[in-house]
Amino acid sequence: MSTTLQNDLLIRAAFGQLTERPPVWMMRQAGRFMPEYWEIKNKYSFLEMCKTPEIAADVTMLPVDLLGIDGAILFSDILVTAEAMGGDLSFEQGVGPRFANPVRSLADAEKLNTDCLPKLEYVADAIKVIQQRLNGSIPLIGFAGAPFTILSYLVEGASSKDFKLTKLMLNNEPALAHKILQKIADVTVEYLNMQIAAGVNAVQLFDSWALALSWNDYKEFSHYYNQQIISKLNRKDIPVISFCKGSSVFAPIMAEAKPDVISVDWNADLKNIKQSLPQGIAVQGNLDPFVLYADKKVIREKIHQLFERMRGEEGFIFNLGHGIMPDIPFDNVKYAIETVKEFRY
Ligand code: 1CP
Repeated sequence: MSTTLQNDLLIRAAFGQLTERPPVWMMRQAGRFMPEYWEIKNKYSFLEMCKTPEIAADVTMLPVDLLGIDGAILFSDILVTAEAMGGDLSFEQGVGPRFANPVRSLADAEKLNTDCLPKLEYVADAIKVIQQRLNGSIPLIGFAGAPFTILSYLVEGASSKDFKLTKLMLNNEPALAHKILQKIADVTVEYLNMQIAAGVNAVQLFDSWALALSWNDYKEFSHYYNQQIISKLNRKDIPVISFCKGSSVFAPIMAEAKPDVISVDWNADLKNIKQSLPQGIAVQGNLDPFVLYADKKVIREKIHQLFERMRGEEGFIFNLGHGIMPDIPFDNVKYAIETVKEFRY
């Protein structure tokens, strides 16, 4: 796939090459900070948008057309796997995701259906429509949620600040947690391989809430499953990006799973992380997304600071340390992307 792309900066950087400038895309680039997103969102529910390939493609294309990024990311959500497994998922305005049937007991865990790939066929269909629209211009990134992050939503039943119930399960009923995590991991392997077969050019595993875990718990309840998933992907020329909030601490463990790229949160110095990793692992990151609320002069300065630090490093993809917040001004996002694209090593 990647050899036929007009702009393959992202793929080359992901495979550890020094590119003429850093490729740029942003997590949550197709979302609520865009007025054009709301024009679509006002007509459909979030899950309808995900499940209708033409609409998912329309939203995926918004940042491609309006921001000029170097990689598109499939419009979907990490929680669609949990829904396919039997989670009664809804997205409520201003509240976020909700599962009406949280998974908290062995009986709940046993009900989770791992034979659910056909229910996710709409994602493969969306990928095919998006690839027609992209027409070889830039790579399309597919993704899935990592088992621990998905587990946290299934157990809590919603977003959580402290992951109290999830941690209670890890501590008091580790065998139950492992049973659920293994089911999610099995589905995730099939799901990402389905995305690869449908034509994505890269995949990212989102372990957004791993930062809640201690070092040992991260190894046992998160890394163990992420490693399994990464090792079972039909990778060939498809780079695998491993993202976690907490990567500033967990990067050495993440590297053991052998992703092509580690996507780093904003706490660490990116060059230090890069140089501490085994040769050949690229990094993605790591501007603090809150910088995008600031004056343009500040946005420019902070982006340039990051570039000067990363100058000459092979395998660097510019991104944020986490997703764009819904109320960040669109103009600032656009300005940040233009600033990255002007840069030359
Ligand atoms: O542009 C893109 O990045 C592509 C689409 C995308 C992706 C990659 C969406 C659209 N969600 C995600 C992944 C996702 N979803 C993550 C991992 C990335 C991250 O950490 O930012 C997580 C944790 C979720 C869970 C989720 N879905 C939340 C977070 C709630 C919380 O716990 O803090 C929310 C609000 C959603 C709904 C959602 N997903 C995507 C959008 C645009 C929305 C908002 C829906 C709406 O308009 O109400």
